[in-house]
Amino acid sequence: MAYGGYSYLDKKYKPGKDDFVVLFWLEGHAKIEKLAEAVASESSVGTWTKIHTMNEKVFREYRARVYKIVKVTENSGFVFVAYPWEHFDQKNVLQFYAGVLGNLFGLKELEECYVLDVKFPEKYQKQFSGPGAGLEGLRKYMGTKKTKRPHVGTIVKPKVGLTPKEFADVAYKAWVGGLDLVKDDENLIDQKFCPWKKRFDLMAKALDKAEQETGERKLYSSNITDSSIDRMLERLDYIKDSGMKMVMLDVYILGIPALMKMVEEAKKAKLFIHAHRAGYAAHHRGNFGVNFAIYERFWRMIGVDQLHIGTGVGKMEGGALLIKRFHELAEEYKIPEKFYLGSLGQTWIKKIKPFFSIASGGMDPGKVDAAVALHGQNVIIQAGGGVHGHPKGTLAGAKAMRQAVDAVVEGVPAPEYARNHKELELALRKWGYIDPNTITTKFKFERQNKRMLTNLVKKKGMAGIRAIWEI
Ligand code: CAP
Ligand code: MG
Repeated sequence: MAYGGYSYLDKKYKPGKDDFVVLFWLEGHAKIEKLAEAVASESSVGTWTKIHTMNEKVFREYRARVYKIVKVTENSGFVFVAYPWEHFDQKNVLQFYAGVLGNLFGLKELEECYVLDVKFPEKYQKQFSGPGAGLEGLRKYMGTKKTKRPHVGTIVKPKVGLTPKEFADVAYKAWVGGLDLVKDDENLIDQKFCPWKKRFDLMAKALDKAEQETGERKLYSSNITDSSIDRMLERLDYIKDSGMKMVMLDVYILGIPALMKMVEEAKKAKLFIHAHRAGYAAHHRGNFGVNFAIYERFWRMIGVDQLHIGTGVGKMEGGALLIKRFHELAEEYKIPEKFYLGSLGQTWIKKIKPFFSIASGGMDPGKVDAAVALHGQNVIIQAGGGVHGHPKGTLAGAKAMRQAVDAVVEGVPAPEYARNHKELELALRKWGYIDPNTITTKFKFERQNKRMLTNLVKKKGMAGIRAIWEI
């Protein structure tokens, strides 16, 4: 079988250490081998027909090779493709997007095309500098290196609409209630009702006051995302000059070049980078899509310090097994392949340091035990509704979140801790409690059923993976 006159199937091929490996799910109205060839061709050297300009060298050195197909039906399967190092512009991430995440989605014989994962060779990683502070740097600044407790934060709600003064008042209550971090929401930037600078100034004052009163370090994650790089840079300078420590960027929405520029500047200014992933799911959840893990890998290489990765227990998509994998991609240096999750392995070079995972979206104090069972303690737990929706308001809500975190560090289940902590008690009464065993049971199930899960995926294809992603 061939596509456009050439064959890209090479089942004997073993990817070398400098190859890029990409895992696709494909389904369409041609045989899976043909679909695989089409994708390999379109994303590397080929086109729909034989061309006179192709030569031996181009085909040998720059083409993609389909080295493995896990066939699910005649017309669908998982396709492993290796791309040679030389194929890529090694200083330009967008060229990777244009090839591997580009034209192929439009091929008309495809009815589904999902890029599950990409493994980057160590050589490619060298062009990036990774997180400036990362997990360890943030812990050092916040003084949590010893306790290793989860950081805990809130998103001021309502998302948009409060005035700067109302906003800073809410934030102050959250900080003195015991939270480490207060952040802007993804869609709050510089609207008329809450101008960025005015909000920032009041937040800086409130933060100072809260730090003095509590004796703890506090962070404000200020959203500077903008379609104008100049405006983002102005705000970044302003933050730096004020002595505050963190910028927030909607990283998916920004796109790679703007993100790289802003990360570079934030690093120079010694500012931490809070990365919000709003928008990623538009690609991650469909039949034609790109898995979040791929963006996450880029963002780790580019160098964010903390990133939303999902919770496994809150309001956003993704079950425990999938979110755990995203957590590993943030925190580990060596990640083994897990085919049944559609996930390739990865080894990071040293400078691509771990960053802090953020578990956010539908969180409340009753979910803290479960979140820690999933992520471990190296996690930032954020709750918006789960703080400001507390029956006694923001201050009590913040206390309840912090109590839940303190409880988990002391090894006391939240319901027990709540007997002597009334804010936590009220929160649990309102929102209930998720037993961390519901999470550990899932991991145990996974450990004991790897073969079964693999077989399920081999039989059901992407539907099997999607089912496992929601466990
Ligand atoms: C959470 C949040 C965050 C989500 C983003 C929201 O608010 O502020 O943006 O966490 O999702 O707007 O939904 P709540 P993710 O705590 O009130 O739910 O972290 O999955 O990227
Ligand atoms: Mg939000």
